[in-house]
Amino acid sequence: MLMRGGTSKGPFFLARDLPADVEARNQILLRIMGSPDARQIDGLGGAHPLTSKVAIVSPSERADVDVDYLFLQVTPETGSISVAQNCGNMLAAVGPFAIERGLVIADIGQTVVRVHMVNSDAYAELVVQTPDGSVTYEGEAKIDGVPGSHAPVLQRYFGTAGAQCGALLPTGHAMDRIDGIDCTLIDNGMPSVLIRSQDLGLSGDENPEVLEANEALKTRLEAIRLQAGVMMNLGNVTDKTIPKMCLIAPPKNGGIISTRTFIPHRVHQSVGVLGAASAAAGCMLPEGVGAGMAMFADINPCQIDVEHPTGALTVELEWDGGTVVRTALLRTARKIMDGEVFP
Ligand code: NQM
Repeated sequence: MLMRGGTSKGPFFLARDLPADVEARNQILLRIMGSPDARQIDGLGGAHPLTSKVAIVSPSERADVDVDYLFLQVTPETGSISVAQNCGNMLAAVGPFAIERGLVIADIGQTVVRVHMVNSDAYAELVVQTPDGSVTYEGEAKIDGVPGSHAPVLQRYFGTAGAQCGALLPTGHAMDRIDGIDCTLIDNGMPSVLIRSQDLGLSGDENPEVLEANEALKTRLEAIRLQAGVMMNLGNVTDKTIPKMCLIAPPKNGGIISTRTFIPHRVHQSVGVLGAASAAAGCMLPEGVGAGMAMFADINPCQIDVEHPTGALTVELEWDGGTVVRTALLRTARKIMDGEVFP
């Protein structure tokens, strides 16, 4: 089933329909996506990391969980397939997909789908609209970066803080210095490196194409990213798509912070879901790089608008004992096509 989840898109599979052997599975997925090839001309991939994503869903053997969700990031041009990162955007479509495929029986009204996020061993709940006992994609919810309005999918995440790096602040500091640049290294579901745009000579409102064309900037960011990866307990991240590099600047449109995110080599047209959750958490730290720049109310839980190139994403964070215990946000999803794909 081809689905849009949030601002991402890709094919969704039942695990039982794919080979169990990882190498055989990956070869089939590369054929399906059309990689390696920057244009992905011979497959379903959309020639950008945001549309070169795969979700694999299966019934969960865990108590109190409905389905396991494994996310795969396919890099279009190299054909590398990584399980190192999560995707909260694709996650939005996991709930509808699980119901459509009969893995979860829908209630009348709304259905809560409980998901084990295999990549990071975290847990999320999705509230899917099922007015007559089946999924509806129609509704009034709007998310920036997606035209039109759709049925809302409410996401609640638990245990995302430190899910991949061991702690919300993997180095134990709210601020580190790499290559002379202040950085906040944070993991609230998406290992991220927050850097002030101004420290790199940028205004922070450059559009993604301008940033992607700046080779000197990309080289500098990659050098910082490789060092940050080791400091964040991620090892050698040369071939990994984490950590993300999030450039922050004062908000322009009433949010708490403005962002431009390298994911990590292309620039996001909006912002990743867990990427925004990590940026939001990092900007709330009084000792972090966002101090004096991010605007937020000192309440708990708090709602935070993270600005990005095509609008803003609202994140709700609940804190306890210096870490984030619950993250909530709104997405939409849509079934685009259901059928047979030819590897
Ligand atoms: O941060 C892009 C996306 C993502 C990831 C990326 C995501 C998240 O927007 O949870 O959704 O950062 O590679 O799909």
